Formats: sequence, structure tokens, C-alpha cells
Amino acid sequence: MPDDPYYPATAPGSGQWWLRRVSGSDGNVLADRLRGVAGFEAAWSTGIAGSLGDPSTIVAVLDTGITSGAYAHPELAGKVIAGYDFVSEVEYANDGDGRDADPSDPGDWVDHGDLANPAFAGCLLEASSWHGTLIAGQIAALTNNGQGVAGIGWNTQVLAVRVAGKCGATVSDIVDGIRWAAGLPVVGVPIINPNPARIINISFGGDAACNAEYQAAIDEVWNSKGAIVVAAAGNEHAGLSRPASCDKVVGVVGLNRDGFKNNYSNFDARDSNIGAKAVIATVGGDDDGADSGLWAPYLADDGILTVDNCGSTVPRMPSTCPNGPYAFLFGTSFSAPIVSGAAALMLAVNKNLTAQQLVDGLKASARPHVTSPLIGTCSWDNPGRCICTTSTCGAGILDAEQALRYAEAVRTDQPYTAPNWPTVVLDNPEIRAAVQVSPKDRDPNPPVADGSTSKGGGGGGGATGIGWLILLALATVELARLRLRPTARVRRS
Ligand SMILES: [Ca+2]
Ligand SMILES: [Ca+2]
Ligand SMILES: [Ca+2]
Repeated sequence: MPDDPYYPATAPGSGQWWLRRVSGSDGNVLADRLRGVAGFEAAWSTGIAGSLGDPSTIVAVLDTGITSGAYAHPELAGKVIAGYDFVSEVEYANDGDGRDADPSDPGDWVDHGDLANPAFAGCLLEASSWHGTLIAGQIAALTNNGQGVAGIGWNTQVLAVRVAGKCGATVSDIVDGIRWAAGLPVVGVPIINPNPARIINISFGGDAACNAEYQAAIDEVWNSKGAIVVAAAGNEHAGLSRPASCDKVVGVVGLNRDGFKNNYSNFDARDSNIGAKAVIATVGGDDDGADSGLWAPYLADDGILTVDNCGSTVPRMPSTCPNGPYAFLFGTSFSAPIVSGAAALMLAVNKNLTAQQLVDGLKASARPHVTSPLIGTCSWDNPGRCICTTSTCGAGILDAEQALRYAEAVRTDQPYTAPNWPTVVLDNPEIRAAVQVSPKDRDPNPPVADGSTSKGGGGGGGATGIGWLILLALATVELARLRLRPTARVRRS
């Protein structure tokens, strides 16, 4: 176990349960059940060379940028490579110009002054999200350094590729960012990325169908650079967002810590062949704030604890954050980096894995979805907390240790055989109490159709014992100007 003080179960909010070993049974209370986690602590303990990551294995974080300079998070010191800033529209960029070579996150708040500008029609009033920094922390926070939190890749580096400013991101900036991150040339950008990433994390989504522009970039980096895109499913308890829905993309569905689909995650009940796609599931926090389903009082968890910046507009120096620069997070935004981080460990074990082998390995090593006689399976009629199947949430539950064993088997030219997993059947007092309230967690939800739908952010003031604030429940909304919203819900200190 790493020595970071926020890691153990004795830390506030039960610490970083999302990194711990798979464990627990119906005999444990929810806080002690970890049947949905990836089990990084077990992966780190395998002794397989590379299981702590490798600095040459780089994960591109296509996001709001990452705080830097005086505002850099101390837990990301030496772990972030400055890539490029692809935010092309000056009115949203918030750094005074269009594209540039500095991907620092200047903040993405939207205030009343912004909303008075017609360019911000459809945007929401909100504080800065620090979305890219949060995700970088999950993947690469300094680990076993006696401070703060642990990250997935003790030696993994992240590449900051800024694609999102105020009010989200545009598809054209995202697809240029995908190409550049993988090492391909982009028209108008004077430098080719000297630190190409083979894993590209996109915790953004829109509710339109995958289009040719997206698919072309995804195919190009897969074919020419062996790079994979890992993308969040989205948070509307509806169909997969794009680019998670695109071919070859590893779409990531969010689970509760106990292994069933969480209240908000998107899934797919249209495509009976989804199990054959690259989709996989892992935890993302299961919140008890607004729009969190009828069962939230019984089944919500404490969220994904990682680094944060507490500035509500411009970044703050982390040392000045009143409750420390850390936050508990909820959203498929924070499920996707768990898969990206696992893929980076796979590549650290075996750099020769192809893009196809990365996807095949994640799927072949996944644990079966949990079952329950008490909770119904996921469907459009039952889109809240529900039991995943390979027809709705992909190949299974991410298993970090087994993913590494797959990578090691390929490296040593051995066949990989998945364990003979026992079937996990959930039947415990919390679930029984929840279904007493209602047979389903929430009402039927129409599948997301192509084009825009009306969705709003939800707020909420709840707190745990130590005063964390639920900031905002953000939806993945594609707005009038094709700006995509981050798939995040943040409970911030
Ligand atoms: Ca700029
Ligand atoms: Ca910039
Ligand atoms: Ca640390």
C-alpha cells in the first residue's frame, strides 16, 4: 500500500477506495465493498516489470489544460509534459489568444458578464472546473511520497493538450488535438509533438452520433501510431456520448463501487453487439446530490478522491486552498482516466502491444459484470442504478492486475487465460432497503437521439462530515456552437 495519507480507508471520505484491491462481500457494509474497482493495489504488487508505469508511456489528457507554474499542483511535479493549446476561439479561450504553445489552464469559469455576450448563449453560469488537472492527478499524481493522494501510474507521465475553454470544446479543436497528441502533423501548428502519446483520454462528450470527422482522426492515430482513444460514456443515463460511441474508441461506462451501473452513467441498450465493441466499465463515483436517483440514500458512495485547484475563477496557489487542493469527484469523466491509466501500465509492461492488443487485453482481462436478483438489468426502461450486462455496458469490469498479466503474457509469447471468475451475486441490506423505496432507481429515460436535447446542470449543497461541497452536476451537452461539456460532477473542498 502506498504511504500517501489520503490513500487509506481511515482518510476522510474513506480515502482512495477506487485504487484499492477488489474485495468485499454482502456481509460487509457498502463502504467495505469494492467489487466494482479495478484493483490497482493488486496490479502494483504483481512484481511484473513496468507495473508501476514508465515515464516513456505517456497519456494525453485532452481537456481544459493543466495548471502550471505557481499554480501547478505539487502532486504533479515532474509528471506533466506541456503539449499544446488547441482552443481556437479567442472568446472562449480565456488566455487572450487562439491556439498557442502553452496548454496551462487559465480557468474556464462562466460569469454573468460572459452570459451577456451572445457568443455564450446556451452556456451555463459556473465556476472553473480544473477538469484536466483533476484527471491528470488520477493518472499520474506522485505516489508513495508521503503526501496527499496516490495516482494510478507511479511513473506515468501525462501530456497536457488543451482543447476546452469556457463553455466546453469544439469538435474541430478536439480532433486536431487527437492527431497532434499521437504525433501527427496538424495544419497551422508549427511543431510536431516530440512526446507522442499512445493513449488519448477524452472525458468530454456530445449527444450526436459519431461523425466522419471524429472517426477519421480516431482511425488515423490507431492505424499510423498505434494510439487508442479512451472516452467517457457520459452522464445522462442514456445512450453513449460521442466520441465514446465511435468505432475503435474505448468507451467507459461508470459503476458504483459495488459493481452495478451508477445512477448517471450512459450505457447502450440499442446495440446488441456492444459486447463486441471496445466498451468497458469501471467506477466513477455514485453521488447522492441532485438528480441522483431514488436509491441514492442507500447506495451512493464517496466519489473519486484526487487532486484539485480551489480557484473559483483564476487558478489559486494550491498551498492557499482552505481545505487542501483535493476533491471527491463523480462522473464518467473520472471513469475514463482509470482505464487510460490501466492501459498506460499495460504499455509500460509491454511497449510492443498494438492498439488492437491494448483493446483486446482490456476486454479479455475484464471481470464479469456483477448480478443481483434484486436490481433489474439496465435498459431504457431502467436507466438508473441497474445491473450491467455485456449487451449494455461492454466486456466487463476493468481488472488492472489481469490487464497487466495479459500484457506480460503477450510480451513473453504465452497465451493469456483469464481466471475462472466466480459469479458475484449482490444481495445485501442496502440494496434491499433501496428497492423498498421503489422497484427502480429512476423513471424511464428516452435514449439520446442525434441532435440536441435539453439537459441542464443540477446543483446541490450536500456535504460529508468534513465539509466537501457538491459543486455542480454537469451534463454532457452539445451546445449550439458545438461546444462539448466535460462529463464531470465535482465535490470540491
Ligand atoms: Ca490561447
Ligand atoms: Ca494557452
Ligand atoms: Ca502523493
